[in-house]
Amino acid sequence: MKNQEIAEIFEKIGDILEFKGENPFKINAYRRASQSLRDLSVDLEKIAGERKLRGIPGVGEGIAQKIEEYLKTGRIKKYEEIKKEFPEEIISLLKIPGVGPKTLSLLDQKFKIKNLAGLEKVIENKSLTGLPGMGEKKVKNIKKGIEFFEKKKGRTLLGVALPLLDEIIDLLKPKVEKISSAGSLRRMKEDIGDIDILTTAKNSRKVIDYFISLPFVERILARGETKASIISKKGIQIDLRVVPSDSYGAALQYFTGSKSHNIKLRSIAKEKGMKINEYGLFKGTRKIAGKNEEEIYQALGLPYIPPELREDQGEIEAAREKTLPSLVKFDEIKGDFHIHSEYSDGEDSIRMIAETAGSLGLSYLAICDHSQSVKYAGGLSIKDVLKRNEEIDYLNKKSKRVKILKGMEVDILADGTLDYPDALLRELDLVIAAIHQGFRKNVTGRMRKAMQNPNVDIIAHPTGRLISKREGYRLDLDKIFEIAAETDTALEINACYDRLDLNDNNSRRAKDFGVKLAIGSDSHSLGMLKYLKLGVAVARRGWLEKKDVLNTYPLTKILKRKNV
Ligand code: DGT
Ligand code: CA
Ligand code: CA
Repeated sequence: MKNQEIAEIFEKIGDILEFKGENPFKINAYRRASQSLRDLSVDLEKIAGERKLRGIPGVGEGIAQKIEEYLKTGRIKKYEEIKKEFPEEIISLLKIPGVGPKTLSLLDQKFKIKNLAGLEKVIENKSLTGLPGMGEKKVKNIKKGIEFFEKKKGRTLLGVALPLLDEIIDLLKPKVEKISSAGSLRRMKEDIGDIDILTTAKNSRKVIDYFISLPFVERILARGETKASIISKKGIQIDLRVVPSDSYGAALQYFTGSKSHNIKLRSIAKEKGMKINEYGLFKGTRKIAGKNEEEIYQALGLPYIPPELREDQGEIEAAREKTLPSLVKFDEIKGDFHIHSEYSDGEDSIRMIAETAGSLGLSYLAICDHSQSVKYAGGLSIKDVLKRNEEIDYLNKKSKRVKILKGMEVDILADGTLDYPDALLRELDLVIAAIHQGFRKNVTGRMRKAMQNPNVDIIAHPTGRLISKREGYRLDLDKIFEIAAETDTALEINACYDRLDLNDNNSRRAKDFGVKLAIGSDSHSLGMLKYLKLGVAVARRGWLEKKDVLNTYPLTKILKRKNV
C-alpha cells in the first residue's frame, strides 16, 4: 500500500509550508490529509480506482489530485519543487521539541544554519541567546529538545512499522515456507531501530533477489546469499534473513533478542554444559534443539517466555521460579474505552463506529467525546452531551450487537475541578478525566482531585508524553498510582501510536500498586480502532494479566464497579 508513503509526503509539505509562514489553513489541510491517510485501512489505489478519493476525510480536490499523481508517477511535483527550495535537513530540525517555524526562520536568516551541527554550534558559542524571543530559558529548552531528538533519531514508531511489516509479509509469503518478524519489532517495543524479518525457504537466493526488487525498496545496503538489508521508501531499514528450517527456532530466538536476554540465556546454557547460538542448542557437537523456540527454552529447563517479556527485566528469574505471568491476550479484550465521534473531533458517526467495533469482535465501546472547554477539539456543551446520549440510547435499543457506553473525556481544569458539573457526570456510563491544558501547573494535585471525584472511572494518557515529540507532564507517578489504587480509578493505556501512555514499565509499576489498567484506542476515525492492538502490546510488555486489564471484564462488572 502506498498510503504511508503519501502520508509522509503530505506531512513534510505541511512542515515546509509552516516554515515558509504560509496560510495555516493550507498547512492544516496537508496535515489533516496526512493523518487521515495514516489511519486509513483500505488501499488508496483501490479507492482511486473506484474514483472515491474525495470520500476520505480531509481529502479535497487538490489533495485528491496529488494522490492520483503519486499513484501514477511515483512523485508529487509540488513536493519536489519546494524540497529544492528547502533542503530536508533544515526542515527536519522542526522535529526538535522547542524549535518551531519561527525559530527556524530566525536561524535561517541570522546564521544561515543548514543542519543540526550548525544549530548546536550557535547554542554552544552563545550567539543564539539574546536574540529576539531567545531568552536563556528558551535556549535551554532547545538544548533539551536536541537531546530528546538525538535519542529518538532513526527510530520508527511501532504503529508505523507494523503496517509495513504486514505488507512485506504478504508479499513474501508465497515465496517462503516460514516467516516471522524478529528483533524489537517482535518484542513489540514502542519504537524500533529497524525491521527484522526471518524466513525459511528452499532457495534462499531466489527469496533474497525477490526481496530486493520489491517496489518499496529505495536503496540496497547489503546483499548476500542468505541475507539482505535495504532502506525502504519511508526511510526504514529492513533486514531479511533466510535460515535453514532445522535451525529456524534457534535463529528466531537469537534474532528476537533482546541482546541482554540472550546473554543471560547463554549463561544458563553454560551452567548446564551446553552452548547456544543462532544455529541451535548444543551439547558438545550434538544439537539437542533448534527447530522451534519452545524446545530451546524447554531444553534449558525453562517455560516458554513470550517475546514481549524478553528484555532482561526479571523474566528469566521468574521463568526459573515458575512465576511468569500469564499475559493478557488480544482475544480477551471485550471493549474499547476511548473513542471520539463526530460530535466532537472524530470523523465518524456513532452508528458507523459501533458497526466497525462489532466487526472487530468487540462487544462494547465507550464514546468519549471532548468536554466543553476544549474548544479546539469541538468540546461538547451540556446540551450537546444530552443530545448525543439520546442518540446512543436510540442506537442501543435498535441493535444489541455492540453495547455503546455514554462516556466523555472530561478535562481536568486548572484548579483540579472537572469540566462538567457532577450532576451531568452521574448521567454518564463512563468518565475519563484528562489533562490537555496547563501541563506545568500542579498536575499531580489536579489529578488527585479528579480521582477523588467518585464519578471518575479512568485517567486518560496519565503522563501526557508523545513518543516522538515530548516527554510529558512533570508529575509524581508513584503518588498517582497510590491514589488510583485508593480510589479504585483505572489508569489508561492510551493506544494511539505516538502516545502509548502509560507505557510498558509504568503499566507494570501501576499493577504492582494494585491499579487496574484500561486500554483505549483514542480513535478519531474508524481506521484508528485497530490501534487497540498496540495497547495490548504495551499491556503484555508491562507483564499484565487478564485480571489487570479492565477491557477483559464483562460490562456488568465494569458498570457495577462505578461509584462503589
Ligand atoms: P532495535 O533494532 O535497535 O530496535 O533493536 P533490536 O533488538 O531489534 O536489535 P538489532 O536489530 O540490532 O538485532 C536484532 C536482534 O539480534 C537483537 O535483539 C539480538 C540479536 N543480536 C544482534 N546482535 C547481537 C549480538 O552481537 N549478540 C547477541 N547476543 N545478539 C545479537
Ligand atoms: Ca531490529
Ligand atoms: Ca537488525
